[in-house]
Amino acid sequence: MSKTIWVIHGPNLNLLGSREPGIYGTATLAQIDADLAKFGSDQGFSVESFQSNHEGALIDHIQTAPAAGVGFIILNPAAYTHTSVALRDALAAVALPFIEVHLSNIHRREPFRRHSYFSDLAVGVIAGLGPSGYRLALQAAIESLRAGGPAAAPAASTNKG
Ligand code: CA2
Repeated sequence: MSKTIWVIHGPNLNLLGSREPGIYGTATLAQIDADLAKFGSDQGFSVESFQSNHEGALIDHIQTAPAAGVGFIILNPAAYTHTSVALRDALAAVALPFIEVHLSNIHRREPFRRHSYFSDLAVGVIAGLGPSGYRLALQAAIESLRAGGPAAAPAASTNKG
């Protein structure tokens, strides 16, 4: 059983805690990542976080996940949620299970945030619960790995929408 879980944050999430606290809360990304690392290590898992403002860097990172022995990914694609077929293709290519997390409830914001290029590939989606969403996703990932893991994410979507 893999004991390595990756947390991947998309663009601008490095600004957490410094701007727009009404939408994204007051916790910094470093605080969120430290909480996840501790929560994981208390349960015997290595939780490694990565953030980038660059689509290609996120894709390069995801492509290395299988060789790094990663068993599960927790992903907040940030604005790439709504734009990036390339990032979606990277997730599909590595065929690792992942949970999509959003701090805000993307369904009660602007209409352009309601569509995600990731949700139909994800094992699950959490939105609107702030940093707790990451923690809940991590708990679910740990339980899934302990149970033998879910079916890997499908290599290609049948969703025509
Ligand atoms: O709610 C989420 O987690 C989002 O993925 C955050 C993205 C947004 O584009 C998605 O629609 C929903 C934006 C992340 C920007 O983060 C900031 C944090 C602090 C200050 C400014 C931006």
